[in-house]
Amino acid sequence: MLSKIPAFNLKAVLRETGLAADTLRAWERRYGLPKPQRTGGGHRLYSQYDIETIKWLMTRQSEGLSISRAVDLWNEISASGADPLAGSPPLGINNASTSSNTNETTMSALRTEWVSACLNFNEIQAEQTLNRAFSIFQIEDVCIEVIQKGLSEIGKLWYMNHASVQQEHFASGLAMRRIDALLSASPPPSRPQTVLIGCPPNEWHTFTPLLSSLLLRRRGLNVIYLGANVPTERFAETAMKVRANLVILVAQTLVSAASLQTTLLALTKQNTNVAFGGRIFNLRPNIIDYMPGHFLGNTIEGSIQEVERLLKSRIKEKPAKTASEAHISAMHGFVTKRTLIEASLKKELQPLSISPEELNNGIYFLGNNIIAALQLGDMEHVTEEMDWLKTLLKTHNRAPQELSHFMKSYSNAVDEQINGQGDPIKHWLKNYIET
Ligand code: B12
Repeated sequence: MLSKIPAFNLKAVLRETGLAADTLRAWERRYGLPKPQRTGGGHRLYSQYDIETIKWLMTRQSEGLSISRAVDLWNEISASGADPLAGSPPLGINNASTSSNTNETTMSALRTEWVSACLNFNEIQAEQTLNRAFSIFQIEDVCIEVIQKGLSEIGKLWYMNHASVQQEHFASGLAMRRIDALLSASPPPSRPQTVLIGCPPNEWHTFTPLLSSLLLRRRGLNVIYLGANVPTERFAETAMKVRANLVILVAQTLVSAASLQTTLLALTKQNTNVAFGGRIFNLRPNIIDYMPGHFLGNTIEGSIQEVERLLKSRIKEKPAKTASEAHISAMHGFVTKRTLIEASLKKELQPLSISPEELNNGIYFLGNNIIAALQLGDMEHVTEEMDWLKTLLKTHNRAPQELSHFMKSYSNAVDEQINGQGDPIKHWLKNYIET
């Protein structure tokens, strides 16, 4: 553990890090990093942790990140509950010369290097970083610690408007390609069980199901990977055909969690052993109760043991919750009237300065999330999706009035078109607009 006790004055820190005094003061003023304490006389006092924070920021700069992006990365990692310095060995105040060498071989340093190469569209560097990581650490650990966590960091940067769609696509392309190559290079199955893995309808995030396929294949299982957006009936049909011992479905979003539920229901009806996992279940654990099947836990690495347990003996599932009749009836009413609602909304929004493409995206997003939330028995899920959208719009410098105007018009359109069956939607919209 690096000491957080304030022990070093400014001069010692500048000597240790090689940073200019003005730069350090500017970092503190603008970004709040590091956060030195003050002596009674107002002089800065830094801890060993503060010194390592400065070095961490300097290393990110030397890898090509701007200081604001490096600080964002630091904040992102801290916000996720992790310590950005975790994994780096504690360094004494006088052994700075060894610091960069040691740091280079830690997972978090390799991840930062990979992320930064991806953000710079530097394919050679990104591949070399992975090659170096695989030459030091185990395949499973690199896939999780560098590639999966790196992709997750890039996703957060995109959300904060610090990375572009192209950077995210470039990184996920490289990530997928590497996992694919490792999968093709894995030895043939040595165990008799078959595991079928894929995404339910509307789910295009194939990285983690592919990664799970690799990890399970490397344990000798016969894994059949079906990829993105598999229609429910096709999933059920294949599970029967290959006599799958276990089917794993993965969802990252609320909308795909609802289609995952539909697919699980079809599979359990034919008595197939089913399991599931993904980002949305970590974010909203109460959705898990609505899924007929085994939840594989919050992490990919943890899920592997859980799969082994499920393959050993068939574990009885507890019955899944179902949405109330009011929710299901509202869902059917909404599906029937959706086209009319959206048509009157568009008419009302005509004078708005929003592009037709964005308007269509907004309509599609809200409509799909309303249906998913009703299917999963709680309109509050839409509030959380709207919170996500609000932050996204804010970080992309959009005026909040655009969204509130859209929501008011949406509510009017629902009032106009739905009567009788739409109470949960109407209440939610009324509440949402008021608060
Ligand atoms: C790469 C990526 C894409 C790529 C996917 C490429 C591919 N072939 O996989 C593409 C470009 C296709 C894409 C598309 C979209 N994406 Co996207 N995408 C991502 C990104 C950056 C990584 C996805 C991923 O692989 N996640 C898995 C790992 C890397 O992330 P993780 O959350 O840390 O994983 C942990 C847990 O979630 C859990 N877990 C995850 N999967 C599994 C599986 C199992 C079995 C288990 C047990 C656990 C588990 O374990 C991990 C910890 O160990 C995420 C950001 C993110 N954090 O997920 C956004 C993200 C998922 N995407 C998002 C969005 C909005 C979209 C689009 C709607 C964008 C658009 N406008 O078109 C579309 C929707 C596509 C669809 N309908 O499915 C949002 C979703 C937000 C929301 N409210 O729904 C996210 C969260 C980005 C963000 N920060 O806001 N995306």
